Amino acid sequence: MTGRFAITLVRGDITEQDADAVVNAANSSLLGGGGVDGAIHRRGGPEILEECRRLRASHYGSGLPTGQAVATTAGRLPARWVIHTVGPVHSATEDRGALLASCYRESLRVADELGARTVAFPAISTGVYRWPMDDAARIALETVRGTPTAVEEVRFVLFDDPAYQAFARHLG
Ligand code: AR6
Repeated sequence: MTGRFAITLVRGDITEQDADAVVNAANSSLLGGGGVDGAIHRRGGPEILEECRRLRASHYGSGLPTGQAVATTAGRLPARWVIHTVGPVHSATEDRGALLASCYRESLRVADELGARTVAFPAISTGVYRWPMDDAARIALETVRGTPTAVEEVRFVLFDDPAYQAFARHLG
């Protein structure tokens, strides 16, 4: 494990990233949804959902807990793997900051298990789950900077300009 890796920011669509692994802002059902989750399943094709269903049956009958992460194939996406993680809804009262940080840490832990060298993250919880972008960017960057990993590039893929600007402010 090294502590030195590049953090890069791009404006764009996570489904177009040629990273080894792309992270999905999923929900605990692992059966798809809107936003990033919808886009990944739509463009990645049915293989991803099939593997999610198998994971549910074998390990996550009551759902993937918030803050945890699990990998599947990336199907037809340019990436090799999708790492599914479940962000907290911003209205949750207990431990929400710790849970959002856990999404990033656990995703990097899974990426290390896979041997991924480049990992692309969306701004987890900032859409349907309504986390304010500035605070989410701060937590994302603090957490990733503080996580020992063999990943060489962590790429944040921001969907619009306000998201990009928030991450750029906290990247410093
Ligand atoms: N590429 C990159 N970023 C995107 C894309 C994309 N293709 N599409 C949206 N975003 P969200 P959440 C941005 O809602 O808040 C789903 O229904 C978006 O602008 O995808 O963690 C799941 O099934 C926002 O800034 O994830 C869950 O039920 C960010 O990605 C729930 O939504 C995250 O928005 C998860 O909600």
